[in-house]
Parts: sequence; C-alpha cells; structure tokens
Amino acid sequence: MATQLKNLSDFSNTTIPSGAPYRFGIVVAEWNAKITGALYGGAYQSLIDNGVLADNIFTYAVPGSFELTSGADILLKNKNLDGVICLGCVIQGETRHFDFICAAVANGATNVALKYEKPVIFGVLTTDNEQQAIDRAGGKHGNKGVEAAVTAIKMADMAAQLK
Ligand code: DLZ
Repeated sequence: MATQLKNLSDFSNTTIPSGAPYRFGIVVAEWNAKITGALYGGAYQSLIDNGVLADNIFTYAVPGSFELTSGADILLKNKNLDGVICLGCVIQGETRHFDFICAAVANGATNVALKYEKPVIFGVLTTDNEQQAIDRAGGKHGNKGVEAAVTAIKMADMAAQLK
C-alpha cells in the first residue's frame, strides 16, 4: 500500500509495495541490444521479485529508442495495463541524433503518461560511451532496469490508492 508521507524524512522509510495486483508492459529497444537486454533482465526480475505475476508482464521489442513512446502508446491503448516501462540505450555519436532521440523519448514518455494517466517509465540510458552504459546495465553503477521496475510499481500503487 502506498504510504501517505507526513514529512520529508519519511522518504527514507518508503518501502516497495507489492506488485501482485498490477499488470505492466515493457518496451525494449533493439539498438544496443547487449545493453537493453541487460536492462530488460533486471527490470523483469525486479517485477517478479516484487510480486508481479509473469502472466501480467507484456514485453515487446521496438527497433530503437525513438520508437519506445509509440510502443508504450500502442500498449496502453490495446491492453489493460497499470503502466509501461520503456528501456533503451542512446549513446552519444558524432551527429546530433543523440539529442533528438533523447528529447523525443523523454517528452514522448511524459505525453503518453499524461494521455492515459498511467505511469510510463523512462528507463533509457543516455551516455557518452558504451562503457558508461555497461556500468549502468548490471555493472558498477547497478542496473537501471531494476530501478525502472521499482518506479513502475510505486507509481502504479500510488494511482491505485487514489482510485
Ligand atoms: C539512428 C539511431 C542512432 C544513431 N543511435 C541510436 C542509439 O544510440 N540508440 C537507440 O536506441 N537508437 C538509435 N538510433 C535509432 C533510432 O532510435 C530510431 O530507431 C530510428 O531513428 C528510426 O526512427
């Protein structure tokens, strides 16, 4: 159950709610598949570890991170879900492609979330190089897929409390 916080120090006491009641979509970009596969593994296992039923997790691949938000939109339109986790990895190159993709996914995720009033989680690594991505996909800085899954459960639980 979501905690109603009384003061800021309560943030340190927040626990992860049970994910058992919830249904989630996961969209995973195929670009940088070694990285996004690791993010997906972390996110999926974290949902399971926190009580989400395997039958209530719906995973789809999309070509690149740019397509994550339309994938999330399609999922929320066609499936009865409590939220969608977007997983991608955009690595800085020599052109401005990086800036366009990152901005599009961040804005797109926000817009889809507001359109459906459901959490759309930004689990996208935006790094200068591949090593920084590896470090955040199960490496020395943890796995951001795990964090994305926990965020999805917390937000779905918040929405459920207010229904
Ligand atoms: C084209 C492109 C480039 C250059 N870099 C990445 C990247 O680092 N990460 C990623 O997820 N996708 C990349 N893409 C593909 C775009 O996201 C998208 O799939 C294409 O522009 C087609 O819309």
